[in-house]
Amino acid sequence: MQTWPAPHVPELPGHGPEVRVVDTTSGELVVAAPGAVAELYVCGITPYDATHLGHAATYVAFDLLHRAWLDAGKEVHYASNVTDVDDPLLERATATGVDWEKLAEEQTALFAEDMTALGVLPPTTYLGAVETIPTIADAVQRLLDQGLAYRVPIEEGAGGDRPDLGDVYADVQADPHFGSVAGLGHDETVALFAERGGDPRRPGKRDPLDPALWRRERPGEPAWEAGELGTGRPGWHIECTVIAQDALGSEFDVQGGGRDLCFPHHEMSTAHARALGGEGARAHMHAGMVAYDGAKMSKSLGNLVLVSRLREHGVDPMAVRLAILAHHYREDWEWTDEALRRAAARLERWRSALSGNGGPDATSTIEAIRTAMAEDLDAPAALRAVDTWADAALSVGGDDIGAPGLVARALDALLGVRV
Ligand code: 5CA
Ligand code: ZN
Repeated sequence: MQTWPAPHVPELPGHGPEVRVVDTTSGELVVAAPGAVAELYVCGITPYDATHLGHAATYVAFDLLHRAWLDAGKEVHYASNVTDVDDPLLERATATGVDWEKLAEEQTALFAEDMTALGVLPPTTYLGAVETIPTIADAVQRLLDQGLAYRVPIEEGAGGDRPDLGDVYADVQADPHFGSVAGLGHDETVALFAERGGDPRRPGKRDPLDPALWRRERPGEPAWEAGELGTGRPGWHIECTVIAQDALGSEFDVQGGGRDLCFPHHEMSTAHARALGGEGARAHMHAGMVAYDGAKMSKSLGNLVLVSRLREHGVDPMAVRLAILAHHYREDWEWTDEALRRAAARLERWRSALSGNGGPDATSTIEAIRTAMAEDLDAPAALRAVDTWADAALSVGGDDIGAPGLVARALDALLGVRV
């Protein structure tokens, strides 16, 4: 899968502090990446209805982490995926009468354009589910061989010329640590599982929570050859486990996504990582949900504000980015025209403060931005520090010739805001 072009990240004097973030599992602040190399896996899009403001906010949140790590002097290995074959994508393609591959391709390209416009640094490894099928199939076969997965018989008409080979499910009961990510009770999780793409009532499963690893061929659905598994396609959670493991190794620093991925997706993908002999992510981070018109912005409700639509209407993508940054990434918040208007006004004010020949000394401002970002990516506090500098520049001015340039470079490097 092709990524988008990497924006230039300006160098700043010195380095920022060690980055600490809230780990969803413990609820505690932890050092996000203790080593010199920081490894991050962020769950990518399922390419339809991209890129809405909820998606954008989540990818901007992890972009802040990426930038804070770079500023701390770390090398960042960042992997992500595109779920370019899955039930919701196929359902949408069928419902709208378009070819599923074309839909995925177009939406993946649109997402890349939106990420470029928003100044999001691209992943270093970027893989689609389809191109990873052989590796995923190998992993599923290994889980079957080890008795950590089992086959479930399929309905008549399914399975092509090998209807005897069933779908493959993971056995969650075989994992003593299952539940370690979200820490939820069994009944609560069954309801969430049903709501978020799971099939708790599928007959023949050992536990309602067991997730699909391999779905056999069905009439009208795409399917790939996979040796003893039989023709079919991969389940969702194993896709991220395998892509993360291949790119970052069996243990890595952070897995992230929106909060709706905490359960079941991150719980399941971490359980699969353990079953395959690794650990998966050492910390999980989840961004809050962006709402619109009083409800979570979601493809299923259709209450979407698309980044591309805003761009078409001439909205400066940096104003969109600033509107996102005005909220702490863990907060749930609502997108409004007013939020965008306020962000555009703030950007305008910063631009005029930065266009002067000099300004107040910027050392403490840079330090305040760095401190805020290193403490669980507190973007709103960083914006306030910039506001303070801009207020001073516009009211009393200042004769530090280098200050506006330094503030502009810090905005770009740390917050991804180009003025
Ligand atoms: N392909 C899978 C992940 S492997 C997926 O969830 N794709 S997605 O397109 O549905 O979502 C992409 C990312 O956007 C996920 O991290 C998801 O949690 C996040 N997201 C979706 N809706 C919102 C929202 N309203 N607010 C914040 N983040 C959201
Ligand atoms: Zn994922």
